[in-house]
Amino acid sequence: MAINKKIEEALNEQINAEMYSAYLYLSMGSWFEEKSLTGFAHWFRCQYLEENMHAMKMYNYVNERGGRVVLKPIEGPETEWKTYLDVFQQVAEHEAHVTSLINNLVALSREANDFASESFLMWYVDEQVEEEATADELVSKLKLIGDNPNALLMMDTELGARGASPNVIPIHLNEPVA
Ligand code: OFO
Repeated sequence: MAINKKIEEALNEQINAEMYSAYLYLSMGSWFEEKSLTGFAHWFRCQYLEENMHAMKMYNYVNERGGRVVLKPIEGPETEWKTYLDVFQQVAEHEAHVTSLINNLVALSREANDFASESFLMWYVDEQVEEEATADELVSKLKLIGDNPNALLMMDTELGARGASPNVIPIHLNEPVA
């Protein structure tokens, strides 16, 4: 059964929102890279790829349901932040916003009795729990760190060790990916 037009349009909007998330995180990564905090930068590169995957999973789903993916312009993300904590506070706020977008999509699918879309979207519901928890944890850690440079460098090492898909382009091109 072909996908309901209203759901198709809403999923297209969400593909755009996921691409925007990818763009925002790449921009944050670039900000950290300039400060030589390569562990933070690596973490954001991983995050960028994850958001791309969120968009592509939805892209596949729209196609599988006989819909049509229509790509829209991606808004330009912010490029400057005042503090490390500000960056992660924005990540946490952004993820809470994405959760509300996903919840709206689930509600729309229920309204349309589109059980396939509802089931598909449950993956995103679960994913958002993890995304919000991770962002909140990093905000708490940065609050504890305050302006202690040693602790900040330890966090940089920790984030740099994040396991990544082989698709992550390493910060230094001839270095192996973690
Ligand atoms: Fe960060 O979860 Fe998608 O947008």
